[in-house]
Amino acid sequence: MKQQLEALRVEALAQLDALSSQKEIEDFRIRMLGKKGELTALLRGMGSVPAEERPVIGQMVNELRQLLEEKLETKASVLASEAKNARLAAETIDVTLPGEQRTVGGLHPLNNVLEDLIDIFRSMGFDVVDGPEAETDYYNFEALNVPADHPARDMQDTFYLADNLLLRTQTSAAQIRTMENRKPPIRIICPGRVFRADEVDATHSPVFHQVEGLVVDKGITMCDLKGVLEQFAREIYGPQTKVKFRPSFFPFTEPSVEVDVSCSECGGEGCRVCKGTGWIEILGAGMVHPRVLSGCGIDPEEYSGFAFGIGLDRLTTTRHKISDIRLLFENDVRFLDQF
Ligand code: 2NL
Repeated sequence: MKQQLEALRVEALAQLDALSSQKEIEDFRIRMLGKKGELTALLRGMGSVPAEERPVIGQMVNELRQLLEEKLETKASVLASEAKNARLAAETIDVTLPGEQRTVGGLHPLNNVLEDLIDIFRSMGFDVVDGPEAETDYYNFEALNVPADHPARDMQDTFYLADNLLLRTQTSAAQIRTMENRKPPIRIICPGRVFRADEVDATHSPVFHQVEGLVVDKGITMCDLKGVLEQFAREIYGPQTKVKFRPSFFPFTEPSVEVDVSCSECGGEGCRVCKGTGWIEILGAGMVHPRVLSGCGIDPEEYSGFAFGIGLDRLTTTRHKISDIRLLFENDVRFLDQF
């Protein structure tokens, strides 16, 4: 019996040494010390041991059990700390590795040009006003002297949301409200998105951007209009820019003009940007129609004013030689990254 115990001790210690995981430790514990384990099996053989030897054998068994339990404990904690060290080593951060490149955001070209434009008009004393994109028929058309049979009022040209609700076709409505609510002098610009039921192509989009302006005061004349718009054109396109006023027609202004600037690309020689004409049309303008003023409670005998509408998309595409207006709306970062 003693020999058997000794053999088991040698064997068990050798096995214990080779254990390499928590699972193996647990298996070993069951195999050796469990109810059906080898040590327990040995104890069952006590019956054949002479009675006087039993206490000695019993003590040996207990000592071996205790030894194995202690060694198992130590082994388990060694394995646990080894596993922890390995995990920490794997988690080590190499601070010398190159960092991930962060892309830096920037303003959309439309906003870039708009900010320039706002700066220019602010320096001439204009305030910036804002208004809703959904408007009533009155503010979008009626107050602007656009007659009921005008083509712009057709379902084909304007997005109607309901009977008397539409997506604004110009940003004038915000200016009409300003005239209703403020006494002249009024000097405002109103930038924003506007909507027309256009087919999409390289130069048309159903959503585009406009900056309208309005000046109302005593004694405002066409000279003020020319002075302000010439100054604007030179600041946007450079001091050598020539400006041309052509007669035109809008229901809300009388007289009305369209304004061309000498092509910034070719200086007026004729090129792809100006389609060979040497000129680029940048805005429409005119003296505010007396009926528009009186509709807002401003006496046209006492006050006069001028107004203008600038297409921001056109200004942006010519400024940056962008060939297709759709690029402004697709938000492809490969395009936007270039600005
Ligand atoms: C264009 C250019 C224009 C206006 C807009 C305006 C606004 C008020 C009163 C009178 Cl509140 N006019 N805006 C004037 C002239 C031209 O936009 O090409 N529009 C179709």
